[in-house]
Amino acid sequence: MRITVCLTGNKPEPWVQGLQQALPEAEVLAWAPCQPPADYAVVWAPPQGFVDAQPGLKALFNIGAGVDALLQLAIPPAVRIVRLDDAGMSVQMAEYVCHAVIRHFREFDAYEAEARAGRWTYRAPRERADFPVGILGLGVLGGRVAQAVAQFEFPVLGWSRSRKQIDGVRCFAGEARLGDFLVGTRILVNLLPLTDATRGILNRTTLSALRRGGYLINIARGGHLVEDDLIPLLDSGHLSGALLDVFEAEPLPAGHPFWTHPKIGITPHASARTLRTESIAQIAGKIRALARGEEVAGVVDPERGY
Ligand code: NDP
Ligand code: OXD
Repeated sequence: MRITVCLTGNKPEPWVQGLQQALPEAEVLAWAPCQPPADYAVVWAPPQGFVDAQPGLKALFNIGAGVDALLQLAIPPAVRIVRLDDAGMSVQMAEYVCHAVIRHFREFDAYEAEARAGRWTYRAPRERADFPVGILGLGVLGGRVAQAVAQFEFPVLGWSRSRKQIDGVRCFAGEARLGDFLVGTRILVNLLPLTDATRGILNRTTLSALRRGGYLINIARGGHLVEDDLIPLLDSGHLSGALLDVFEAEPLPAGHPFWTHPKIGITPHASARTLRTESIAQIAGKIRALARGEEVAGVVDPERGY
């Protein structure tokens, strides 16, 4: 069995080494043109030329949860596309969102500013019930985040394509219920995949539907947000702030107005990092399962786009 590794923007060597250790029966190679074709590929944003050079491929393993970049390529329908299925990401997303929600709700930024000015001042406690948290996407990551936020006794709402039942979470499903979900939400967390149906879903209309003083946390993809719509909503006071981890262009270009806006917080696509050890163990287990003719979790439906 031959495995090829093609990771645009990442060094392949530690992955090649880790996969080789996990699968000693296989030959694992960092991709180079003119190599013999492989049975399985481990990839991040590979070029079309890579896919075209792999006529015998059985499965492509994406070293991330989002497959939007991969689905831009022409991939033969017989090739399974397998996403990372959590592999240590959901706990990171839960940390990120709980931290952001609590920091916003408890006004820790304001306390920090007061402390820097040498002032010992209290702020009036706020009502948790006035800060309902709505999660767009209740999949592997959104489901875990919703449960984590609910532990802090915030009202939690969730929106997905198919209806879910999650303890402590008011679940809405389908486009027809998006409006009801938004009007009940004050802190909006986006954990949708980027597809034709979700591109631009964070826009003037949807963000205006949030409760006044709304707060946006976008940790899915930059293409979900219509960037030009955000700053007017912050400046008008309809939104009180935004924490953005993902952007239409990454790295966020120098001089982009988001860098300096006082109500926007920025992290560099770091809300949930791919953890190599966990990911290699998961991918190796799935390669063995596929080689035995078994089905595996995390297979992407290219029609659906996630
Ligand atoms: P999943 O595929 O497990 O979950 C996606 C969720 O979105 C599902 O609940 C799905 O509904 C819902 N959904 C999809 N399309 C629609 C739609 N049109 N209308 C309503 N709901 C919809 O994905 P993950 O939770 O694993 O990951 C989500 C995204 O997070 C990734 O695609 C990626 O873009 C992003 N991500 C970002 C990272 C970062 O560091 N910033 C790291 C990892 C991921 P249903 O359950 O009914 O199918
Ligand atoms: C992912 C990401 O999709 O890191 O896993 O963005």
